[in-house]
Formats: sequence, structure tokens, C-alpha cells
Amino acid sequence: MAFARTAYRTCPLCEAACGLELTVEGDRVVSARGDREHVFSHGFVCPKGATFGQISDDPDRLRRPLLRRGGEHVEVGWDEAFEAVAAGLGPILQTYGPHAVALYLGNPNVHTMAGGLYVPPLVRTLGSRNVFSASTVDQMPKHVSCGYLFGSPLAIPVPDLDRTDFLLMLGANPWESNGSLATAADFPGRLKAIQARGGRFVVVDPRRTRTAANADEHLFIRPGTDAFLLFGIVHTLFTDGLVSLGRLGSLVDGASLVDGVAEVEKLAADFAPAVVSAACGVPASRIRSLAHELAAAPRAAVYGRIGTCTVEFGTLTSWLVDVLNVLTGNLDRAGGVMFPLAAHVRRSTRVGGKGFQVGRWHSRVRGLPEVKGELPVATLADEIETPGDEQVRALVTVAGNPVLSTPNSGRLDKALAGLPFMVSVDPYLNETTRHADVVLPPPDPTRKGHYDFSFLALAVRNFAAYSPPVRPLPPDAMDECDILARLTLILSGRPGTVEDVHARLLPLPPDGLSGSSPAERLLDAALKTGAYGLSLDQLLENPHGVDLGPLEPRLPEVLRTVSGKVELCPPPLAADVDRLRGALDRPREGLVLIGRRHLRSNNSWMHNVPALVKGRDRCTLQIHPADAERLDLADGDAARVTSRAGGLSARVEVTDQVMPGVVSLPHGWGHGVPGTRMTVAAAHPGVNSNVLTDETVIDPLSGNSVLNGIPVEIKPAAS
Ligand SMILES: Nc1nc2c(c(=O)[nH]1)N[C@H]1C(S)=C(S)[C@@H](COP(=O)(O)OP(=O)(O)OC[C@H]3O[C@@H](n4cnc5c(=O)[nH]c(N)nc54)[C@H](O)[C@@H]3O)O[C@H]1N2
Ligand SMILES: Nc1nc2c(c(=O)[nH]1)N[C@H]1C(S)=C(S)[C@@H](COP(=O)(O)OP(=O)(O)OC[C@H]3O[C@@H](n4cnc5c(=O)[nH]c(N)nc54)[C@H](O)[C@@H]3O)O[C@H]1N2
Ligand code: SF4
Ligand SMILES: [Mo]
Repeated sequence: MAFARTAYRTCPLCEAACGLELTVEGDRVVSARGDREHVFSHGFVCPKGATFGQISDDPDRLRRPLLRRGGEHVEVGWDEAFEAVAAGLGPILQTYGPHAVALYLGNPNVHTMAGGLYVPPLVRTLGSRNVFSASTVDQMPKHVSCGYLFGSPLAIPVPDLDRTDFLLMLGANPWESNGSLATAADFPGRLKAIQARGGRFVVVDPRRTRTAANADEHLFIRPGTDAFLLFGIVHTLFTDGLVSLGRLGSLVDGASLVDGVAEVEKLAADFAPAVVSAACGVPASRIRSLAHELAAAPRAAVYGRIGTCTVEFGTLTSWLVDVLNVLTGNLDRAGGVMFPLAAHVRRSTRVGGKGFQVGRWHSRVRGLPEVKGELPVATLADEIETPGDEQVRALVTVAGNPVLSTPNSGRLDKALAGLPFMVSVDPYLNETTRHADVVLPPPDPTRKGHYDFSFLALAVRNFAAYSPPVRPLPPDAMDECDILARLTLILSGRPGTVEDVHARLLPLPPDGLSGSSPAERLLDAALKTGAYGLSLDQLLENPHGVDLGPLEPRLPEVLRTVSGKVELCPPPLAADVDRLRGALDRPREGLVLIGRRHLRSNNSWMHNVPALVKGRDRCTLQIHPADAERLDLADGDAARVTSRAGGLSARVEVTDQVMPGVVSLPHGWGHGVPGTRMTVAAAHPGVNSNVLTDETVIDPLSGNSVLNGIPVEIKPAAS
């Protein structure tokens, strides 16, 4: 038996950033449990983290590059793989220029150091307008609303869970997701602690989720209508004299740090509780009392997630969440919503800036504005299919599975099949990468160093942790930073080696840096110039993390608006209120589809681990008993579901967890298609819910896809 050792590392699988304690025997990770001494997670672990060893050692993980030859993917060496990439991309770049090459960046890029450090230079080097990412099927509305409010799309305040007395939570299900845009290991435990100290939390969701079931109150809401509910609350704050900006009301020489309060009051005039109630399905009296509860709570926070973003008024809804936090005096105060300060971020003495802009370029086919350097993924298929000078002829995907995760994926699947060239950086041959001419597999997470550039800047308590690789790279593996560096080199069209790519693309600061890889040295540099003056060595000496204390007020330091103030009523948002007003009286008949997450999934890529898919089929169509009866459907029946975009058949689960008129199907399933190599997932295929979502409907301000509230028709499937 090999000698067993213990290694500590941050779990990179979701946003909660839990500390794991791994037992490693030889080259095998034999167990993973919660690290009880971790400064942030205190031993918490979920079933995904507990299977970290199996996820890492999945036999279906690709360990050598794949090249498509005669319709089959065959293993090749790294040099041959990169030669094929150069041969595929070079002529397209030379003939058609950079815009003919599109890039799709998937979710795990925010969970790897390679994604944080090497993707930005890759994007810059390519210089294509056609950059897409999972952000436009996720949180882009929040970036846009915060961009306008605070001047920076990255200035996202998080609910101060550990000190709040009242939390209003919309469209989030942390009992399954463990939280998002709010890094909080053991989110459920932190919610229970609110109750234990005499506080309350209220959940607004069209489904009675586990989070809703544990809440002090659950309010059903018609999908896509949260903006009405929130405007109704804003309206009441003004009419009932409950607006109080608190500290922000006199922060700068006795003057208010908030501009635009009167304009918001004017906009809210049309959205009295009695007016919005019919549209959102929440009683007017409850809308009014929510306003009073928020105003009366000593410390309150409003928090919205996926259900407030992936809807037709996503940016307006995300904005109204923070409008409420500002109007109740809860922005930037303990127990309200606050701005974290991560260890790799520099402090600034500058106040104000250039403000936030979108539309520096537009998509070729639909004319959609660029946001944060990217275009809506809902228009990727348009750009591939539509002939023209700058038609997309090649695609690079890094850590993404858009064939399962983006709207009208049936159409995208066909579009990818027709691409002249595609290369994917991905550890699996899955629904998307099966279309790639070359697949470049990164090593499993135990063989990478880990630091959460994204999530430490969203944590509900400031802390820092670095995990060095747990196991060495096998001889025939390539580090993901090196893979991206070599791709960047190819895109630059200049000769060179990986070593001089690191040096050329990421010039390191002068000597005196620690670290055994370029990524570690870059981290060391960021930590040393960062807010707490930490270093890589200090983090290495503290494998359970370094606690940096509760969140502290950071206004006006974080503001990058032109005025240097919180701009509460940005003109682009005010202009979009007309569209919302127009939807007030819209007839709301027929069934609409929403999504659903489960603790043992993570988007599309963890269904290949036996422990995470065992048990009964989770990919069911949940439907309310009244609707089921009307449609002549019984539990276990097969139903045919159709939308404007497509159709599928799914097994019915009759449950009053969903409200009448709403059906729910999880995303991330639809495995086992020809050309994939994920044995376990293929035996638990499920169906792809994004065959039903509609790529033509987006939130116009952010370009975000609408993935909740999809009109569908349902009937018994012909057997
Ligand atoms: N209908 C509906 N659709 C949705 C959602 C929804 O709620 N409803 N949610 C949306 C959201 S929030 C998101 S974030 C997107 C996710 O959309 P995507 O990011 O496109 O999809 P994932 O399923 O996260 O796929 C991740 C890919 O990364 C690969 N991967 C895993 N680890 C690594 C690694 O270390 N390096 C590299 N290079 N690759 C790796 C996996 O094999 C997989 O191919 O889905 C969205 N789609
Ligand atoms: N186990 C697990 N954890 C995950 C993931 C996963 O796939 N599985 N994915 C990770 C990712 S990439 C992300 S972005 C996060 C997402 O984190 P969350 O946002 O917490 O994820 P969801 O569970 O999708 O919760 C969204 C909720 O919104 C509700 N909803 C749908 N439409 C509406 C609406 O119109 N209004 C309101 N008020 N609610 C609505 C849904 O019923 C659902 O309960 O989770 C992350 N963590
Ligand atoms: S909650 Fe997230 S970070 Fe924590 S163990 Fe589970 S997957 Fe890993
Ligand atoms: Mo996400």
C-alpha cells in the first residue's frame, strides 16, 4: 500500500470556495472531505466536493489531445495537435481576418487560474468582435446594472449574510446551487443562522424549492415578472415615506452620495402595488408590507440571482434589487449589501471614473451591442450561418458546452457541425467538443494550482486561499496555462515557444517573486500589490486560508461613475421602463417553462460520475396537479413539449412544488449523442431543455438570454 498523505485545497467546482481535505495515496486521491479548519467553510462540503477524487480521476477524462481523422477522434501528441490548430486557423485568419474566428468561453474559466490569467491575453491577441461566453446565459444583467449604478460592471455588492436581520431573496436556490454572485460556503447554514438570531428570510420563486421550504415565507411569482414586484415595493417606499438613504445620504461633506432618487420616484409612479399585483401574482397588500418590513429591519438585504437575470427584464430587475438596497439605506452597510475586497485587488484612492459604456461594436447579423467586450451567445448561430465577409468560419471553445447550455441549442448544434474549423480546450469529448477538429485536454484540477480570482471578490467575508497542485503533471500532460499560451501564440501568427509566450504576453514584474510556475509568480505579484500586502508564501504557509475579516464599507472608493456618485437612475435603464410598462397588461395565459438545479449536478458536466447520477431520474418535467389533470397527464407519463424553437419528450412529475401555469425542466442534460465519450452520462442521458429556449428573445440591455418563462405547449406524447 502506498504511503497516505493529506492535502488541503479549495474546491473549484462551484462558487462557494469550500476548503477540502484530501487523502492521497501514491497518485490516487482516495477521499475528499470538508476541511474543518478552513477559515471560511469550517468543514462544510457538498456531494460534488466529496466526489472530487472521482471527478478528477474519471476514466473518460481525455488525457491526450484528439484530432478528427475521417470522422473519428483519434489520440495524437501535443505537437501534432497544435500543428493541426495552426493549419486550421491560419488560412482563415489570413483570408478573412480575426472576426471570422469566434471564441466561446464557458463557466469553468472563472474556476481556473488559466481562465483568470491566460484568457484575457488570448482574447486580446485574437482581436475578434465575435467573443461569446456563458455570461450572457447567466449574470450579464447584473454586470450591466452595476456598471451603470456604480460605474464598474465588476462592482457587485453581495448580501452580508452573517450580519443581516432580513433577507429578501429572488430567483435563487442556494440549497441546491450553494449560491452565486455571493460566495458563501454553507449558504444554507448561514441562512439558518439568520433565523437563529431572530431574523427572517423570504424567498420569491415560481417553485417551492428547498430554499423556499426552509424560508420564513415563500411567495410564488409568475416567471419573468419580478421587476413588477420590485417596482411595487419601490413605489410604496416613496408613497409611505419610507425612503432613507442612511449613511449615503450625507457621505460627501454632508451631501448625498446618491443621484437620481427623484427620477426613480417618478418612474415608480406607474407601478403601484394594486397595478402590478395582477401581473406578478403577488397580492398588493403583501407588496406593501414587504416595503415596510424592508424599511423597518435594522439591517436588511435584497438579493437576486438566476431567476432575476435570465428573464426578459433581466437588467431592470437586477437594477431594482439594488435600488431597494439604496433606498432603504442598506447599500454598503454591515448587514446590508456590501462590496468585498479581495487580496489580489489593489486599493484605490481615485473616486469616480469614465462610467460604464456598451455598444463599442455591434454584432454583424442582428446588430446587437457589445457588452463587456462580448456579444450575446444567443446570436452565435446567426454569425456562423449567415454568409458575408465577416461570417464566423472557425470557433475556439474554452471550458464550454454551449450545445447544452445556450438557447435553441438544436440550431447551434447544427451550426457547429457545419463549421470549417473548430478547436476546443476541454477535458471531455461531449455534446459540443464532438464537433471540434482538435480537442486539447487540460489536466484534472488536482494537478493545477488554484486561486479564486473571481469568487474571492464576491465573498461574504474577506479571505484568501491558494492551493498548490496536489499531484504532479503526468509526463504526457500539458498545463492549461501552457495550452492557452500556445493557442495565443498561434493566434498571434508569430513564431516562439511556450516559455517566451509567458514572457512576451505576460511580462512578469522584476525579480523577488515566489512561485514555481508563471501563474504562481503572477499571483504573488498581485497579492504583494494587493489590498492587504499578502504574498504567495504567506498563503502557502496557511493551507486553511487567511481570514481577512468581515466586509467593510467601501464607498465611495469603488465608484467609477462620471459623477463619482451612485447614479440611481441611469438613462438607459429609465428608457427601458417603457418596455416594462407595455408588458403590464399583457395577457398571461398558457404554460411557461422554468429551469431547475440539483445539488448533485453542475450545469452539464458532472453527470459522468456514478455517485452524482445514481438514484431516480432527475431530468423530469415538473407540472402542477391542476395542469396535469387538464392535459390528461399522470405522474410518469411521457409528455411532448414544444416551443417556438423546438420540441422534446420528457417524463412527467406531477407536483405542487411548481405553481399552476409553470412547468420546470433542469438544464445540462441531453447526453449520449453520437460522437461523445462520456459513458456514465450516456447511460443517464436526460433531455436538453435548451432545445426549447428561444435565441430570438433576449434582455436588450445586456444581451442576456431568456431561459426562464418560455411559452410552451404540452400534450401527452404519442407512445
Ligand atoms: N436553460 C438553462 N440554461 C442554462 C442555465 C439555466 O439556468 N437554464 N444556466 C446557465 C449558466 S448560469 C451557465 S454558467 C451556463 C454554463 O454554460 P457552459 O459553461 O457552456 O457549460 P458547462 O456545462 O458549465 O460546461 C463546462 C465545460 O467545461 C469543461 N471543463 C470542466 N473543467 C474544465 C477545466 O478545468 N478546464 C477546461 N478547459 N474545461 C473544463 C467541461 O467538460 C464542459 O465541457 O449554462 C447556462 N445555461
Ligand atoms: N448544484 C449546482 N450548483 C450550481 C450549479 C448547478 O448547476 N448545480 N450551477 C452554478 C452556476 S453556473 C450558477 S450561475 C449558480 C446559480 O445559482 P442560483 O441562481 O441559486 O440557481 P438556481 O437553482 O437555478 O436558482 C434559480 C431560481 O430561480 C427560480 N426562477 C425561475 N424563474 C424565475 C423568475 O422569473 N422569478 C423568480 N423570482 N425566480 C425564478 C427557479 O425556480 C430557481 O429556483 O449555481 C451554481 N451552482
Ligand atoms: S458547495 Fe461548491 S465549493 Fe463547496 S464542496 Fe460543494 S461544489 Fe465544492
Ligand atoms: Mo452560471
